Amino acid sequence: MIKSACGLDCYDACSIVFDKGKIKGDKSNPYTNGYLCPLLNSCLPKEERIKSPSVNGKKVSLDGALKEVAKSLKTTNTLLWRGSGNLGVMQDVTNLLIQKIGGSLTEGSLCDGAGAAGIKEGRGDHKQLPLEQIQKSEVVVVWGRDVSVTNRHLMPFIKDKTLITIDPFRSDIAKMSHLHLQLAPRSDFFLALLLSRFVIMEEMHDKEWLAQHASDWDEYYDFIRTFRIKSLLALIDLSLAKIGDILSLIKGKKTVFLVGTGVQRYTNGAYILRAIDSLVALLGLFGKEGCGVSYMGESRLGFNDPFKITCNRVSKALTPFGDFETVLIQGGNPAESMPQSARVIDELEKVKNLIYFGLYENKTSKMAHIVIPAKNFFEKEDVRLSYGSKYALKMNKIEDVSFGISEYSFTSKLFLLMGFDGLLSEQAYIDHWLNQCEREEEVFILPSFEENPYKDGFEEPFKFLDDYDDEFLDIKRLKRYNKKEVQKSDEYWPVNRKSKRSLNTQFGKDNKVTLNPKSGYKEGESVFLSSPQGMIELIVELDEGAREDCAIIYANTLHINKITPPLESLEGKNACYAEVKVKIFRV
Ligand SMILES: Nc1nc2c(c(=O)[nH]1)N[C@H]1C(S)=C(S)[C@@H](COP(=O)(O)OP(=O)(O)OC[C@H]3O[C@@H](n4cnc5c(=O)[nH]c(N)nc54)[C@H](O)[C@@H]3O)O[C@H]1N2
Ligand SMILES: Nc1nc2c(c(=O)[nH]1)N[C@H]1C(S)=C(S)[C@@H](COP(=O)(O)OP(=O)(O)OC[C@H]3O[C@@H](n4cnc5c(=O)[nH]c(N)nc54)[C@H](O)[C@@H]3O)O[C@H]1N2
Ligand SMILES: [Mo]
Repeated sequence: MIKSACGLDCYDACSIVFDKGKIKGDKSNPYTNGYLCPLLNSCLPKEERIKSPSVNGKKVSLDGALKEVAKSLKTTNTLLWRGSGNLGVMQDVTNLLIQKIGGSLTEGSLCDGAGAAGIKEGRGDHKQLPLEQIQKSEVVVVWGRDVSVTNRHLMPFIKDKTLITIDPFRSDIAKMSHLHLQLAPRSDFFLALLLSRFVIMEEMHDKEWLAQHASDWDEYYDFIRTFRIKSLLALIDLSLAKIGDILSLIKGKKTVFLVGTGVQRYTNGAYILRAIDSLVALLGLFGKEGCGVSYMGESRLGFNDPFKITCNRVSKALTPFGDFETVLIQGGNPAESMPQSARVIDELEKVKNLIYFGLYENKTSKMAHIVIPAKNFFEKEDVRLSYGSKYALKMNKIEDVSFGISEYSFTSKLFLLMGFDGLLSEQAYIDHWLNQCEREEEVFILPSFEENPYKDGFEEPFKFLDDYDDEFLDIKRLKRYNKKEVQKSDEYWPVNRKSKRSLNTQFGKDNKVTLNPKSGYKEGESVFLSSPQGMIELIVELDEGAREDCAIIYANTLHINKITPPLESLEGKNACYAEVKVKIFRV
């Protein structure tokens, strides 16, 4: 029997036992509790792997392909673009190769970077809210996080609480909730401001806590009041009664806010998390038992990272691939996962040596000159940190296959081929990570873990916003918007969601768009979705749970990123997939 952990990019990080040729959930992890999600259980085993290395479409030996890689890396101008296919820490060992050749890495994120930046601006750092605090809460506000799909191990921990969901789509978790605020997309910042304003008007703010930890709150109140209540209500498209409902449900209750990445795929993404944090600060809910904000955690916080290097960095969301002679794509599929695919594909075509190092064939692998098959997380040693729990999990090799190469072996072979030295053994790096964790019997705990984060406040008093910039809306007019102006558009917001049986571009595609029945379109008919970036054809599915101004699309939709915009958030350098409006036409 061998224990291990799942390396897929999700909050949960399942603990696994491998027994008699089968994987099962490991009951000794109280969080994932012996239960495996469908991605790990059924989707991953079915996916066809790339087994043979190739150079310019011709199958070659692994050694032959690695020699070609070494030749390409000798050029002075190399970029490593790493995706989130595997969350093991050993993915980053290839940074050491980039350091040796003086190459470039990316900065920013396709995922959670805007929100993370907003959190740091307010609190100074970003400490993960432990599961134990979520368990102790009375009210759970699920804010743009699709818990039952993306974070399903959390479900048993929140099922008996008062649930409030804030989401433009009537998701499963919204259906289970006591209250669903079905706000307009991209209006979460304005909702947080409005709620903050009413919290103060209703004297729900925690004056004692604020005086100690967030003393500038009265200036923040002045800032909030520069926005008219009527304009805010028009932007969020909710009634005043709903605002009253949410406040009465959280009043005096231990409340946690589970905020997802769904709220922040916009240029104002950092402001949104900062405004949600500000609301929570006004309520005095940081550092109290059963209270706080949970957002995708920073799992490397507090670690000394042996793979951290100083080098040139280019944008992750808007990578200028064409500026590089050699590009190594590792664990990602940028031709499909990055915004504005047409631009990405043009750029990738300019690259002289495009190397793909991954598991599956996809749009990016098909464009590559050199393809190196990787080992998956069952086939190599690694350490999995978690952005949803306190655990660091040892990933052990449970299977051996005759093809593919691990990131460590890839790096070590290239060190040899290129005459570099200084690489430590694989075990030395793994021990380096594990030795920095607290050990509790069988399990490792992240060094940054605190049972009750922010119980003594922040390093410096909480920093409220005093200014707001918006690229999408005319900020001057915005404060005076009226409902008619906001709603007159015949365009739809593309609401991006994750799908149950796929992980970003892995494990299967879909070709559906979900619309409200009042849209006038028929179930099953083909439509074009068009944006300034491009057009895609999809099949209509009708659902009353979609707002009339929304087109619901899943991250695994075929060619979805042909219509998403090439934008970076104002802070955090995050991709802004949802900051566009689309037109719909009958085919
Ligand atoms: N099954 C499965 N699980 C996954 C993934 C997957 O692809 N499939 N992907 C993994 C990855 S990479 C990530 S980053 C996480 C992300 O997981 P989550 O943090 O849950 O993020 P999303 O699923 O992107 O979006 C969550 C919710 O945001 C809503 N939403 C969209 N726009 C807005 C808005 O403007 N305001 C508000 N309030 N809500 C909005 C969507 O309707 C959706 O219900 O999931 C991980 N887990
Ligand atoms: N429109 C739209 N686009 C989105 C999103 C959205 O919500 N809407 N979500 C965004 C988000 S949150 C994310 S995180 C990104 C993800 O985008 P990417 O980081 O590009 O990730 P994937 O598309 O999942 O591709 C992962 C690839 O990693 C490879 N892989 C898996 N395991 C390993 C391994 O152990 N070693 C190596 N070398 N390779 C491996 C597999 O071949 C797989 O094809 O997509 C983003 N794109
Ligand atoms: Mo992500």
